[in-house]
Amino acid sequence: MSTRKSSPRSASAFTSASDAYSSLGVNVEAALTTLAATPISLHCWQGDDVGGFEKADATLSGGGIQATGNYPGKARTLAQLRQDLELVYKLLPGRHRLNLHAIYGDFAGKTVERDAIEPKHFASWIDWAQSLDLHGLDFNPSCFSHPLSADGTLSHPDKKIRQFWIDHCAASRRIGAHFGKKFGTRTVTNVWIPDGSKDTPFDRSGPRERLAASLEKVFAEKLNAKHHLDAVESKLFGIGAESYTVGSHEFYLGYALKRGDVAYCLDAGHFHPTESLADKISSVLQFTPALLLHVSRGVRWDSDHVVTLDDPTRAIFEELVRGDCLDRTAIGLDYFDASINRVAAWVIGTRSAQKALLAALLEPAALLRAAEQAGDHTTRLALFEEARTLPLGAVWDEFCRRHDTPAGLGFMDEIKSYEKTVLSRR
Ligand code: RNT
Ligand code: ZN
Repeated sequence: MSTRKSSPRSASAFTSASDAYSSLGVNVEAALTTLAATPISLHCWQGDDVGGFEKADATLSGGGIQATGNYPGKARTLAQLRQDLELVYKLLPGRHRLNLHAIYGDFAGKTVERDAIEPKHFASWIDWAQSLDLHGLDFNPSCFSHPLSADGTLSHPDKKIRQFWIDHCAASRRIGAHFGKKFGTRTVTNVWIPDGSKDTPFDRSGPRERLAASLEKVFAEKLNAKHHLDAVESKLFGIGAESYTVGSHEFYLGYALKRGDVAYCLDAGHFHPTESLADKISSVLQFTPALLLHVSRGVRWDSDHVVTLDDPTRAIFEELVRGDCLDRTAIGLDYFDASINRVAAWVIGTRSAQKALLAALLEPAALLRAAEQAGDHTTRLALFEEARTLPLGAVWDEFCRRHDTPAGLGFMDEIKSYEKTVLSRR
């Protein structure tokens, strides 16, 4: 199929879509304004299967996470990753962020130990991101793919190994704070560690006590909260850590609540498959000032599939809008699919997240709220079902047009030609 023939919905389709939404009390222009003002933090690790650039041909190892597939065109250098991202940002309406992992520093061929990383190793990323007018940069210590991470990091029984990772995480926070200052927007530095065990442990408490103590050292240095926010990410299990995860949901939620100045990170792949991430948002935000989301799509396990406009994703954004939580939530993506064109994976997943946000902003909220408050659950159900078939696509296409990005499937034309001229030659 040639994508060229599949033209987007027209401007007149937008006019009639607006009428359809207005008749249900929805302000389409207000929705488009909020959508434009909501940055998504794109995860740098989709472009090279979580390899990073510490050394040539670096690959993801350990950590219980996995990118599957070997579609041609993986970015093998920093320059290639940036080139790919330049196309990605061009194909996304709105202004967005980039989420860097520590292993993506510009180390210029030198070995820089993780506990010795500094803002200078990310200076070229700042220049590059500013030249693209990105909204800002976010950051993550990388506590995996390293000889000292094989048997745990911040919870490791060996004090020296723990200290190495404490120093790495502390150094990462300083880099995050530096980003925040440079961009004048708030950088989130998110700590995720893979610590856990394959088989049933005897002692579940010891590693958690050590993790809690390590985190206190990691967060000891006070950084400017205006430009920087710390986050901690929980997890249920990973490959090779099926029986026990030190940084579980209860552990980090408890930790974030106790501290009060650390955001909790909810990753959509990090819960039992029947749990709803969306339902957690309004609970967590009752008691924490801020939330970080890793929008992802787990299929049967924490598989990190590309985000789509599915019901669980829509529900996440509905919660953010209905609960008026957008201001207190940092929205990041977290998936890595190596089985399809990686640039397309970035673009499709981000656009789907944006569409989910748009759909949420276009809900007939006033009518739904009134029906619910009146106890009229019949009308509420009718409204939910009516909303599903409202012309979301026509509004999305208009948003793309206004932001000078291809509407409909137009972005695929550019990706296909990039694949032909750039990716397939790598
Ligand atoms: C792993 C976590 C974590 C990573 C990235 C690479 O299960 O989701 O966020 O995916 O940090
Ligand atoms: Zn995550």
